[in-house]
Amino acid sequence: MNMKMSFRWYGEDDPVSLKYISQIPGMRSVVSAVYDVAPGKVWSEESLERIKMSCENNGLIFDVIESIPVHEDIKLGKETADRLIDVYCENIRRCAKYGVKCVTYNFMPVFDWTRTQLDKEANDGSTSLVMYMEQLKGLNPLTDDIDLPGWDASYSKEEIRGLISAYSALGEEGLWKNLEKFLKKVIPVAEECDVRMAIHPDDPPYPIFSIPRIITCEKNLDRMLSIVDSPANSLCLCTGSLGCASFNDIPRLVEKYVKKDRIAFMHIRNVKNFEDGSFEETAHLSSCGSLDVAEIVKILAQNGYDGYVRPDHGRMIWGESGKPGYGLYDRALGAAYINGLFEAYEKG
Ligand code: CS2
Ligand code: MN
Repeated sequence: MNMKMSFRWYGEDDPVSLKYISQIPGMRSVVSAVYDVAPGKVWSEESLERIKMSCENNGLIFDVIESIPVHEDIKLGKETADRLIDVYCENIRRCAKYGVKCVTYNFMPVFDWTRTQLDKEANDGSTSLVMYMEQLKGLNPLTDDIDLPGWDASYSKEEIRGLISAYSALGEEGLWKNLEKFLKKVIPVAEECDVRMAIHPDDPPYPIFSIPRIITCEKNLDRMLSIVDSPANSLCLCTGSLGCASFNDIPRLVEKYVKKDRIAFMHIRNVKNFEDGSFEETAHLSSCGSLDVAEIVKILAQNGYDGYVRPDHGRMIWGESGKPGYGLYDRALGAAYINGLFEAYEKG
């Protein structure tokens, strides 16, 4: 197969072992990161060497990073941004030295993904991450004491309020300006190192609580890619993140960007969308959610996609407990399903 199947691993503390990951048929690459260093600090070469060796000892290749986090000061365009971008570039160089070919990151202010519940039980007893508008509506992070799952617990409530105000004041155009500055410094370094930078879309792809979000829709993906027109400036096309909004037609987006060679990494998962914008994460199979996963893979296969793929979030099934979205069983089922689709379509 052309595409490179991969699996996210959270390091030595991950309840899912590399040995188990290596037992999934067709598994090639490990997606990981140095998770115990704060954003804005350099990663030690020893840490990278250790991850590389652990993967190799299990017959796997460590060649994808998810993520090198972008420090808030870079996104906010503070005076420290220049120095922090230099640190970012140094991390890219170090990763490349240990064999990394693809670096995932996002440009979401303050929070990574937002959900209202991490263990919503379905009729079959499995659990998954969900976002119910009903639960989100009426919350105001500036006045209420909100603790949403997935939000960075290392900030105090005061700090979060400060960050939210700063981002509201910055606005979308301010955030674009800071992304542009970041890309213009980072992409040439990635090119030199033969690394493809893969930006993860905002999840969900619309503003939450007046915090601007820009990596959201076709027009904005075009704008982002045109800032530096290079394959090193590419997408991590996450079907579930973009696909929980009805304005994004995922098969069409995949077709457009795979033909331009601007997808470095595919996150494949399914979501079930509701009229009011709520959504539930489901099993990967097309019939389980709102996305036509078979059609998405068909387009990738028919266009000779040879980048990285990973089954994104899975449900918790078969009594497994662990990191929400990142258990072994359902992601392994997802990988097997996606492998099957690729094999079928690549053979025509
Ligand atoms: C991931 C993201 O678990 C997830 O939702 O897809 O957290 C992703 O790792 C980051 O946004 C990439 O920077
Ligand atoms: Mn994703």
